[in-house]
Amino acid sequence: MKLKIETLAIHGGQTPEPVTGAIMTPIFQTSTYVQPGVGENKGYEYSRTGNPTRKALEDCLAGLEGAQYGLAFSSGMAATDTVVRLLKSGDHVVCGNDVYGGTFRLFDKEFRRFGFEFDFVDTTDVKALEAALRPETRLVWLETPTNPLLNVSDIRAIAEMLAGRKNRPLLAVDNTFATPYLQRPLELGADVVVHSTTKYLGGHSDAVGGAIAMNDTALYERLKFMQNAIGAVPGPMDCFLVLRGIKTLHLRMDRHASNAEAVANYLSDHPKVKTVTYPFHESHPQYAVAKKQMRNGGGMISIVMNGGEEAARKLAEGTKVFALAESLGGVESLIELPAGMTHLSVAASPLAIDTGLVRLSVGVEHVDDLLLDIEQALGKV
Ligand code: P1T
Repeated sequence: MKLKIETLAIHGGQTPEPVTGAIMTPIFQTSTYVQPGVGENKGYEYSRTGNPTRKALEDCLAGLEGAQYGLAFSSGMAATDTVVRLLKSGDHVVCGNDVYGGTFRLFDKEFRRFGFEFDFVDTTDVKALEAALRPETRLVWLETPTNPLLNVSDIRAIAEMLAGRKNRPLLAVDNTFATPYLQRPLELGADVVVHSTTKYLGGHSDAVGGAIAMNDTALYERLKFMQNAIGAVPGPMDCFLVLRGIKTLHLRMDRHASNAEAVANYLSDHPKVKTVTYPFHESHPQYAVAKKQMRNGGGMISIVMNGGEEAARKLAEGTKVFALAESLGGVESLIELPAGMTHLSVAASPLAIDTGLVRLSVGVEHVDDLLLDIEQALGKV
């Protein structure tokens, strides 16, 4: 039976625990497993290699992405790091020019040191992406929608462009902002999906984690080998928290989106706000692609204030329900200034963010309270 994503979010990868019938996957808080004889085991030997709580999460994540395989990591960055390690010195990566600051930092400050080469391009422009490809390009890294500018790249069009190439590079999509409820990159032709499960998948701002989903068996085996060899694995408690968060993913994402749509509409009519970016707002430059590729517009909004950095700062420090904090995707609304907070690592680079940009992670509180909060904070600007 092919289950729908709402059902997979609740049941995927999970069966009642056989000894007691516990319906919730237990937190197998153990580092090792007693072996009946030398070299014999019940599927688990050491928790860096495998753990039943992690396995349930990995299978659940795979189900959500429509993937054969899932792997869980200790953070989104650990998942990204592991994918890039598929490459070797001298290989070339084409990456979006508007990605999470930590992704840029890892590529530019760490992997470059080891002889990897990167070009950062506007991946909303398939021709620009194609022009950046070289014979030694082994990986195309997309984020869509991007963090923090919410640019939307056409995954299917990019996959089709790559499909015709000799020595086709891998197409990896960071699906953190959309989640598999809104967008399933593997079905659109991507090879690998990466997540920071810290965000919407976990959904409650109580765990840091990452994930990779894929269909190709050889690719899975290579990444699973690296997961164990490198060791950036999540603990069972964090796996449990993400599994529990995922159960309400669909409910939360619908509310995040309806609240964000109302906030985006309110802000786009406000005289103190210069621009509002929201994927499902008609003014979005890739509105048509977003509508085609995503179920709804998600919970993230970026705005640029008319009064620049000072106005942005006053707004972010003036809200009462929206908390001033990094991260995103939790049930509570957050507000931040990427240039000075989450994307500090791209300052003074070609990826630098407008200092007047404010990023909102719209939570699932009552929409009236969110609108009133923004209204009162704008009043202080
Ligand atoms: O924080 P971590 O779980 O390691 O995930 C890194 C990461 C990867 N990809 C995207 C799109 C992300 O947004 C992040 C983390 N982002 C933030 C912490 C932030 O506030 O934007």
